[in-house]
Amino acid sequence: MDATLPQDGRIVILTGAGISRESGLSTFRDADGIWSKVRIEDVATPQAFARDPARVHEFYNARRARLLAGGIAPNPAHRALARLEAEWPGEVLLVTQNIDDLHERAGSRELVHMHGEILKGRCAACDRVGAWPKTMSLESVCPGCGAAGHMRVHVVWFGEMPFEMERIYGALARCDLFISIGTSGGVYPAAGFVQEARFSAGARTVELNLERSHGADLFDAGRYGPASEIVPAYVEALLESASVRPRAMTSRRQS
Ligand code: BV8
Repeated sequence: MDATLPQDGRIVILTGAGISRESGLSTFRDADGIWSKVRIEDVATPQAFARDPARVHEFYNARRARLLAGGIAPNPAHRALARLEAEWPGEVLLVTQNIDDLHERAGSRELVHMHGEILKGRCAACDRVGAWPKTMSLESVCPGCGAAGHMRVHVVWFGEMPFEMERIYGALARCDLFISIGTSGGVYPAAGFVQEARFSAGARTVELNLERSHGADLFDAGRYGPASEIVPAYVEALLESASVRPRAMTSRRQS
């Protein structure tokens, strides 16, 4: 384990669809991924929603129903990150590109859904955001303003600004360790976070993935295999390293 990480170092974690694969949810770019079945332009852009909202509702209704189906639950990788948040002496922020609720169900709390949440709905008429654990359609009525026909799933489509970018960039600029898990590194601005952590904070950067991602060369280190195996092992080693090292001796910031 990396001896330079201060015992109370600040950690930022980025997760992608790969961490939820072993929970039974599809990824996007793998051979049997979502984008092998539907085109981004038809279901995940504001233009697609304007053109054919029923098609977009159908796409997200199917993914929402899959998430709420029995048998879909957090796996050891999700649980290991919740444990890290609970036991690591320093700050831990978990930024996910995933719109599922498996991190919350595993117990993570310091969590940012930068691409939104499929179990939430937003009214385009009054901008109210609220829980929406059911199908959505053009007839759906906003619980806030009562208007029908303006509800949309509370996710970030291509061409839209991701959520909480200031909080994310703020944490990246002062982190000591950046860990990227289960993401191909093909979608921005998330794919640029490794450089942000590396160059604005001088952080150590590690990717944990089934295979080398598009940005693998940008990381100081990489561990490869199924998330449910490599993430718990990495978290165990990290916590172990914190427990053996007395607080006083480590803090780089003292220098
Ligand atoms: C924006 C929500 C302005 C909806 C999603 C710069 C250059 C080029 C293009 C752009 C650029 N800047 C912006 C763009 C445009 C665009 C973009 O990046 N296009 C791509 C296609 C090139 N970006 C945007 O439009 C973004 N908005 O830029 O606004 C702006 C600019 C600057 C600063 C602020 C704002 C908005 C993008 C968000 C779109 N919404 N999701 C929904 O889910 O339906 S993106 C969606 O796809 C996911 O959220 C995720 O972000 C992305 C998919 O990536 P992954 O999660 O990584 O999944 P993938 O399948 O690709 O990979 C899975 C990985 O897991 C693989 O590596 C695999 O090996 C691994 N794996 C598989 N199984 C396992 C595993 N690992 C471990 N264990 C396993 N078992």
